[in-house]
Amino acid sequence: MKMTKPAEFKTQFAEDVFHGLTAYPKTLNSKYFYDKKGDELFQEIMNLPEYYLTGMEMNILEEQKEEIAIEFNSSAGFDLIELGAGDGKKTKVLLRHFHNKGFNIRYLPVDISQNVLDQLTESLNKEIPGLQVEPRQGMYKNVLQQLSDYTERKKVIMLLGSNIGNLSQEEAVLFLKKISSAMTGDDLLFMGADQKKDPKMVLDAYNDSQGVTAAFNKNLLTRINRELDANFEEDSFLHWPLYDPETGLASSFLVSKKEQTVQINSLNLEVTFQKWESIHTEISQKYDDTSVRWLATEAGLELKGSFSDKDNYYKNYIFQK
Ligand code: AVJ
Repeated sequence: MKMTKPAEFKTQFAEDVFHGLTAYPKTLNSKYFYDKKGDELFQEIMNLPEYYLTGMEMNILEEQKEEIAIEFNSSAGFDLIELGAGDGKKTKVLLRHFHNKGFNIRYLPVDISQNVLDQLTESLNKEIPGLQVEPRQGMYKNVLQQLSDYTERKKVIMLLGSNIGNLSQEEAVLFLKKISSAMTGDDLLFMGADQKKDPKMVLDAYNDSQGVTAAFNKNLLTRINRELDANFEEDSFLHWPLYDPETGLASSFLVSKKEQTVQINSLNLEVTFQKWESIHTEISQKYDDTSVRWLATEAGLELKGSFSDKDNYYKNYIFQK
């Protein structure tokens, strides 16, 4: 393996790919899935029959919006801050309900993508005219800091879609600690977390029959080809998801089907793969009440309650400081 480490990396992506592919075992961070093609593939995943998470969270919000509204509201209204707002499809259910009830709210969607925020703001202006929308572009952690200084009334911080699952338990604690430090008084955190369940059902969600998840995973190699001038062949890797029912950890890998060498020209790097060598590309942690309670305690938050479907496949938890 050629390993002349570039003196400095042009982007965080370049640096992370270099470190991930020169490590053993090899890893790549799932946050890099979401380029333009990756965003499209994730939209497709959310509509797959096997990917139950999105529909389930949607149902919880639809069916329990009254109860959720009671938890969220206060006499002075509240600011709804959504971390990773995306297309806002699920949040719109709540926003429409709050707006119809005449709640005094402001919606502050936060996303890394300005494009996503522009589309969301435009659609909200059309669909819920009169709703106050103040988008914020940036990384969660930077924006949270600003927002805690920005508003004086009750804040409800939302993290939907089981996005917390992409973090390791330690990372999740650090992340919730950051959120906690931005919270005061009656502020709330409303967080969706996919639950431990029939291992077959979890595994199928990351191994759909149409191969969309495989394409989503492999798209990371194509992104490296494009952005770092590399020559990965998607076809010479296998998409391989795993689920461990004890830890609740779902993981995805790309496995090299043959011995091969890949050039990553922008990194001045040659990466060799042994036959059946893997790249760990994603974790999707599944939680239960015990692990969520542990997480809350570690982060200095108090678990106030939860909303779930009848089978407890998915839960939306409410925390207070
Ligand atoms: C967006 C992180 C919740 O882990 O379930 C979907 C991403 N990866 N299929 C998840 C994903 C493969 C998803 N999250």
